[in-house]
Amino acid sequence: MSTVFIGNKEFFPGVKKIGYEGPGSDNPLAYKFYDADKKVGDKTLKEHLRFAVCYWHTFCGKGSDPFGGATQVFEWDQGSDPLTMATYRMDAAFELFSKLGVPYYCFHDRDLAPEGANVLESGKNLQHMVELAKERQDCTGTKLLWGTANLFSHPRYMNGAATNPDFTVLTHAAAQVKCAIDATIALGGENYVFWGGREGYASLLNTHTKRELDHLARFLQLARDYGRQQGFKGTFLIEPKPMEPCKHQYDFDAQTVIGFLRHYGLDQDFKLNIEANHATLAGHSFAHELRMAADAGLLGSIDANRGDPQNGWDTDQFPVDIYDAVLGMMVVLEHGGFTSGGLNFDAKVRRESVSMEDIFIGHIGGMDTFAIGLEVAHRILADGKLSRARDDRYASFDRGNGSRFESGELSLKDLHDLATNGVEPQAISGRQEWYENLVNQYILTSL
Ligand code: XUL
Ligand code: CO
Repeated sequence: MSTVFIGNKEFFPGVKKIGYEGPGSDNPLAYKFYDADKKVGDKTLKEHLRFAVCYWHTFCGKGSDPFGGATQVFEWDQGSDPLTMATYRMDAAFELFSKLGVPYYCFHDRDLAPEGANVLESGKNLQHMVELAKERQDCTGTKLLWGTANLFSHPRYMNGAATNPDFTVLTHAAAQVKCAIDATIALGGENYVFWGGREGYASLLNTHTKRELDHLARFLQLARDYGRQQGFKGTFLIEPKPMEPCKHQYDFDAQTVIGFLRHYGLDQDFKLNIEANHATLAGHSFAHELRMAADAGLLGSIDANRGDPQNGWDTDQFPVDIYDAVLGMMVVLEHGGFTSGGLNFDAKVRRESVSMEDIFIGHIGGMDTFAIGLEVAHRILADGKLSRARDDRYASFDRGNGSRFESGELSLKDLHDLATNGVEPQAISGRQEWYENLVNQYILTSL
């Protein structure tokens, strides 16, 4: 279980297993705050945070952007054929997972195995790579947080996958999802994710939105039924995002997805995978999206990253914002913590970060940020000062007529009569500044 590299080749020879050295360390390849076995409340940081590395940005993205090609040259790409390259990539991936000491990873089918000449060949490629992944999971102890199917990169999906106006394309998407669910089950994945990048529209003029949404729901029902028949006990997750690549995506934000899941009767099997940068693209905050999902009892998992406040696209940067991490982890902890979900870094190092060490440093920063976030959030909640003040704002609903209103005993006429016979309400301060200062005080006294 302690193996740090698997094949004949070590892809990150300059990096040893990353250890915890504490806040005073000046070693960039060490954790300053993430002390995996440290107990916070009744769980260790490792158990609370359930970190996962994403395969796509970390091993498949190479720094290209719409204006220029790859800047990052990886040794694992130097193979003679696609399957050999996929194997090198997998060896490099498991070396990084175990050197970081993360318990989980996540993949799209096409990250793991190359697309073949037809559906059957693609399925075979994936099965082959799944067998190799099984061996590597066993020997490093890394587990699969979730699998998914890439239903957005291939040109056939340009008009959508499950919401494509062409039924033939939908059958290809279904074939891919079936194989990706099989792969997830074979690897003991704890969740299965749907992110609908091209499930939306570019123009309302050529789109039957109602028909497309019905198709999407039917598609998800079939995937759910297949997964359950095959013995998948984990959680299906939908990852909201408002736009990019589509002008408008159906899974716009948490509340849109919650309404969709409930409308189509999918809310018993599906929860939400909230991504920080998707929240900001929808005009919300990370904590808002988490809170909406948690309030609905549908908070499943997190894709942790950040955007850039100066631009409006999905920059997928490693999270470093402690304030955001604190507010996010407060929601997760109040919700009782993760069950099958975890914290996946759907993040990539910058195009200009071309050294192998940068990949480790990005993850270390993200893990340290969320370790601080978790510890501060735990202190705030354990002290109870903030939650007590928040609860007190609603005290008038805890007794008398307020409580009778909550339990449905009063009519609109009753409320009218209470107002008529009562007094003008007193102005009560919302004290937002007090709450904000309190959070800062917890952060600064925790560091
Ligand atoms: C895209 C995105 C995806 C999903 C998985 O913005 O977040 O990587 O997480 O398909
Ligand atoms: Co994501």
